[in-house]
Amino acid sequence: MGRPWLLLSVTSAAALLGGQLAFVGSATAVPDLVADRPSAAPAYPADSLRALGARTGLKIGTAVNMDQLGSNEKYTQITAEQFSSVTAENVMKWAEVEAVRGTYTWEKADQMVAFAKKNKQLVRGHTLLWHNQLPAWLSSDGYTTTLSNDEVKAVLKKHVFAQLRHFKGDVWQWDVVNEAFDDNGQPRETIWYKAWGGTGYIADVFRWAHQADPKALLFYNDYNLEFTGPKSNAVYELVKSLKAQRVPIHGVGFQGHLSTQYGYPDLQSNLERFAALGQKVALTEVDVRTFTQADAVNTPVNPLASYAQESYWSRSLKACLAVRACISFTPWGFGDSYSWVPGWFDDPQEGAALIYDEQLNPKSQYYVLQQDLALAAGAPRR
Ligand code: 9MR
Repeated sequence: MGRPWLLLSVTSAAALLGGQLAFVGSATAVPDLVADRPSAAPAYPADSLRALGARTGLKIGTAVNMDQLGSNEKYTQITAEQFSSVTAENVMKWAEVEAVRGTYTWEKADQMVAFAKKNKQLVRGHTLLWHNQLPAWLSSDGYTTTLSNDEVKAVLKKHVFAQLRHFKGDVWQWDVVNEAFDDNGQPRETIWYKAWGGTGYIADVFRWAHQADPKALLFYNDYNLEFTGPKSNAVYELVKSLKAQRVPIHGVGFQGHLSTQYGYPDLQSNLERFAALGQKVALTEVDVRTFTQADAVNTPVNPLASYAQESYWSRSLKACLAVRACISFTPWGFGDSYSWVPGWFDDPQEGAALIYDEQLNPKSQYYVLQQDLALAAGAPRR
């Protein structure tokens, strides 16, 4: 791997730090409040993403594929060494935990939580309410159900209490409501919307979640909030209205599924305006896909694509670093072999969206993140 990006990154990091360089000297006087700062004998390398993130108190997360964790040695080691937060990519979703009505299967989720404890990682709970990955007995598509409106309300309440209580004390941030709006900023007319006759279900679910686990940070989570537009405006109004009703919402998750075919979003100003509402913010599912070959789904069509991808990764991380309320930065997995992207975006084919290649070797995208964290001395501590 050549290193022209090193120079680029140093230049842009200096530009980002700009006037804040004056604080660098006084940073040593700040007390160390970061729980996972490496101790005398850290279990992870000093140049790992988690160790470098700890310098500013930023948690670096990953989505975890439970088919790999524990059985794939290299995958398991990287998960433990590089990340200070973990999100279950699938195993905490409703279809997984209650496939049979009234019978809960927590085993895989519990294994992930145990792994996190062992490795001193925080857990993002994902996700309590979504219109996808619902159990078949409830809904096959999130928009239709054979249950009555009253039954829908009752099963949702039961689900929220069962899940929050099961993981009480173990989950740092919960994605309480996921993807409730479409890209036009209209509420999705899901089974929840229909049962409540509007978006009133959102307030109820946050209230129940808070009752069940008062210490968890409760998030609304969605994609395309990175761009100012109808969707991010609608979610902004939602958060404002929930705050006005004193609903316990603590944060907004920006999923961050980016593609080099679109312009880079005005992410930082969106993070800032939600933070100004008193919310924590987080990047929760970052990946940066690009056009790839049909028969080699993680090989870019254009060999220059990785430069654009590095830039998107770097700018996303720096946007989060620059905003004190941005408490975690989570790529949606780390190895290209396990990414959802090639299977979902296949016409035209996209892929190569993560920071490790198919053999789980770090890509240039990984090194860009590593450097940005190492150079972020002027970023506010959180
Ligand atoms: O990565 C997840 C993939 O394995 C599942 O098949 C898919 C089902 O819809 O969900 C993926 O994760 C999604 C996340 O839960 C919510 N935001 C969008 C993510 C990518 O689809």
